[in-house]
Amino acid sequence: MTRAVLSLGANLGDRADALRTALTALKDDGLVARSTLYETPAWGPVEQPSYLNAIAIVRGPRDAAGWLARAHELEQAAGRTREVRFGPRTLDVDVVTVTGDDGVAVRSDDPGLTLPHPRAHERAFVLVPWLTLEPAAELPGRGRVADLVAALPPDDVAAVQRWDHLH
Ligand code: PH2
Ligand code: MG
Ligand code: MG
Repeated sequence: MTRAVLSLGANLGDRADALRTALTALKDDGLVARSTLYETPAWGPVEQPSYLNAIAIVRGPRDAAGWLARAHELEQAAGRTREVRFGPRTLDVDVVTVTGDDGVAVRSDDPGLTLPHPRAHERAFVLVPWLTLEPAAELPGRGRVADLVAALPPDDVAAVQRWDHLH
């Protein structure tokens, strides 16, 4: 059994429907906890609409490659086509960390699945929802999520807005 932290994002089509459908499907995969939805400004080199993001924590009989395969299945079910790197998408499911029942985090340099996720520590849209779900969380190799959030530019943190409250 492993425990995985998954980051979900959508910025095309019915974003909330895509995230809710994926979060519901993850109940069959040992969903332990899920954050609420957050509206977040698009990060990265490509100009694009803002995202809805959420975090899910799952525990089940998969290894890291198994969680990645499941993530891709959920993306395909949402009609995702493989397009521009960092560009807009109907659903993106990224594996942030995978931890064994012995508490040891999986490390991977595989270009198809780098673990822990190489950019999670600098992304408010990952860290803020994760922290609300799991206040004592650690990002292996990077430290406590609470400390990582505290180290982010305050404007980045403030821009991650609870979306459920707005609707
Ligand atoms: N995902 C990206 C690129 N930029 N920005 C936000 N706010 N949220 C995302 O999930 C996101 C992004 C590519 O995966
Ligand atoms: Mg992504
Ligand atoms: Mg992705």
